[in-house]
Amino acid sequence: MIKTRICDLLGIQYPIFQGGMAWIADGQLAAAVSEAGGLGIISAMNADSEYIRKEIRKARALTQKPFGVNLMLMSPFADQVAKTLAEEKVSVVTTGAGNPSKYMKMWNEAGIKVIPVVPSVAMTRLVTRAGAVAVIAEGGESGGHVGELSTMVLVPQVCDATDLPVIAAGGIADGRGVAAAFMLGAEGVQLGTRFLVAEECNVHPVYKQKILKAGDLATMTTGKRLGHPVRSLRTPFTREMAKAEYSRDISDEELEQMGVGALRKAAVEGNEKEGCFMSGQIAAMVKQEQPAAQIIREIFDQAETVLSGAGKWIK
Ligand code: TUI
Repeated sequence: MIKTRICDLLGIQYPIFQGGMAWIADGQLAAAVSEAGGLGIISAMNADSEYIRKEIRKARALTQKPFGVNLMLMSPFADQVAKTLAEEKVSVVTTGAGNPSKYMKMWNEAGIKVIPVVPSVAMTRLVTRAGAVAVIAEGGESGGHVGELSTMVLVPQVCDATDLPVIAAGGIADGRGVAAAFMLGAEGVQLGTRFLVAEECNVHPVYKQKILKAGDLATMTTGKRLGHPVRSLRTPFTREMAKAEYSRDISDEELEQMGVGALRKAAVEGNEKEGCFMSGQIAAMVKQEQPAAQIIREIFDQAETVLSGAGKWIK
């Protein structure tokens, strides 16, 4: 049984987080992952306090176990939602797409454990000083908004830069990935794309099918010109975005506007033409829709076999 500081710190059975995927990770998915012994995470995405309160209530009705909320710091409602999370005293807050330090005193005073995503050594040092209990080192293999460094390069440097436990994210699909992350010094993992096809995930069935059919080269990044590249499945939408990105005739504002609402169109409507299907590079390694509990058990059984040094474990 793989146990790390993360398990004791958060009171969870397996050191695995489900990524807080915008428009995808709701109270039902988070509760299923937490019930199965991992840490489920609700995405606060670009929604207001009312939405997040509702999802927290939904999760609390489904599980007594701890779960988290991910605050995407570029959200126009970030200030409002940050206060709501303190009022609701959620067990864990993870943050992404920015520097969370202005909220950390308020969250720590509410007894919330804060675990920011760090894309660099500098951000690791900053949040360590500001009172984080752990950090998520998320490499550019992941889906959605991505940093510059790959998981292989980022995780060991983050581990060297802090004494806090490090959770590796980006490019992890199975037990081999978990074992590799531990070899780099991580004490936990966060998976997004693999949980997107969990049976308890309410994302549109077309989104799940597109992940299940994806090949190794299925994803690409767009939006580098805007300073926040996003990884998603190659679709008519990403082809349009990529073309626009290299066009002098399209302003940054127009380019930004093209992306607005595209993730909702994918996740809620399953719109194959206009949707932005954010996905990690591991999409091709996701084979079937499964209950969250089975995903977790399978991954950790395999990780234990790999870490025990057993030779011919593959397939
Ligand atoms: O946040 C994510 N992934 C996301 S957010 C998202 S919603 C979205 N929708 C449309 C356009 C853009 C985003 C979809 N996927 N992952 C965590 C993450 N955080 N990755 C990278 C970072 C990050 C980047 C910079 C964290 C901190 C940071 O700090 C910069 C600074 O100095 O403030």
